[in-house]
Amino acid sequence: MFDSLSNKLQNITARMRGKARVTEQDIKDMMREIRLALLEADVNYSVVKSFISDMTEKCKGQEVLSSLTPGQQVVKIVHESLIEMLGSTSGKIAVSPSGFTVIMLYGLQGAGKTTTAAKLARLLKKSGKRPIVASVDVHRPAAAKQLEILADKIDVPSFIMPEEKSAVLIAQKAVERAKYLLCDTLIVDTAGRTSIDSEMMDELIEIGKVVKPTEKLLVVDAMIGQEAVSVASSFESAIGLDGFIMTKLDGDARGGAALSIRQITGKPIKLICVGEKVEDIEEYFPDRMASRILGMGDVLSLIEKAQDHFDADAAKATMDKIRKNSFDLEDMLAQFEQIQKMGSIRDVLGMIPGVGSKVKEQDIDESVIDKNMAIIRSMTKKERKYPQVLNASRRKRIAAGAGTTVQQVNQLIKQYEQSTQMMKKFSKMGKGAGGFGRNGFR
Ligand SMILES: Nc1nc2c(ncn2[C@@H]2O[C@H](COP(=O)(O)OP(=O)(O)O)[C@@H](O)[C@H]2O)c(=O)[nH]1
Ligand SMILES: [Mg+2]
Repeated sequence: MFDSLSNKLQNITARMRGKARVTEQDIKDMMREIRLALLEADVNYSVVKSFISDMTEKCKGQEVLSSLTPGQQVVKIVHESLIEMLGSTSGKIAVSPSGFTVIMLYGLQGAGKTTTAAKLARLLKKSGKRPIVASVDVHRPAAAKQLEILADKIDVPSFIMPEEKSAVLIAQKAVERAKYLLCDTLIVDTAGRTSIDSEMMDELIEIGKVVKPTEKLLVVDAMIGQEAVSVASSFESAIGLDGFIMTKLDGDARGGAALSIRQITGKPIKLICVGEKVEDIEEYFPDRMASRILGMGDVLSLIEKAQDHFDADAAKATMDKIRKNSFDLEDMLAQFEQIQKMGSIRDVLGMIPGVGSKVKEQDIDESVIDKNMAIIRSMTKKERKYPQVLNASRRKRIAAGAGTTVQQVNQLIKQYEQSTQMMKKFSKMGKGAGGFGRNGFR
């Protein structure tokens, strides 16, 4: 996400950071480069213009040039200005004081409304809410089905009426069903068109009158570039939005639209979607995003990601095994699975400050984990539990089964042996310390 812009800004700021002396000309040059980088990333022209003039003003104003670390100061200003541009506060999803929250999702066809409805429902469910999703898309019956399937997958109730032609009526029934099921949040997935038209807006307004949305959110596809800004403005003026959900920020979209929308409409981005899977949704924090873009890492998001996928029971089971020296290849396989759940290794590393920009594509071989998992999966139960039985002929069979070489199998087993030796050392240390505590001097 924002890779190219991010690379450019990181280069620019890295150069600046290293400078012991910064002249007005340096600042001028830097601003010109930043301006170009933003325009190339598809950030709206007027947004770029005010951003640059703001920053230039700040760089001059704070006696940056005469400070001891002018380069650092300038980078700090860039960072702060970027946060400001992205919207200083994060937009939480509002909860209705009545106890019944209605979130209505708007957007063009293909923007990602239906997918987002499911993603959002999953997020709310995880935070202890009781969501229900409803489709009022009467133009494409398949769309309602799509929502139903997604909802089933995440075990959230859904409400659809594929045969009904009146979206307003479906909306009305959806509210009734939601209340009947004692749900506290209704997410309404609406129909989109390929472009804005007044008939669509009228229908959306009529539905709104019935469901009385607490949150009116526009789902915007980051891949459509500058058009996103005009789509956002049209919806904003016709309906009056509470905020945005940006989707497809995982693609090679230049992402500039996401950076412009907040400035142009004054409404916050509340959530971002970074993939097709139901878990590919994140709360949006401008400061984190700015840090990510400038390569300052994003430790908080990383920690949340880890927590999200961290299975405390599984971790405890592993610790117990380590303690008892019974960590086998089956456990190693489970560990690999945990790592994979965190997502792409490259993405995870990218969130670590100072590492993001240094990791090159060729340095990471994501397929190693896949290969190792395939190797263990080609083993019998007995082999996984008692790796010492793995003689040459078994290794040959496993290599063939996993579609790899005997060397690779040997390497994995060696890696396993090394880790168990490490674990033995650790568990001995643990026992020692425990013994000391119990039989110590107190
Ligand atoms: N890569 C990626 N694809 C997405 C994302 N959100 C939605 N999609 C895909 O975009 C397509 C359209 O999504 P859909 O939810 O049906 O859009 P709708 O017409 O607005 O309801 C589907 O193929 C989705 O899988 C995202 O964040 N990243
Ligand atoms: Mg849809």
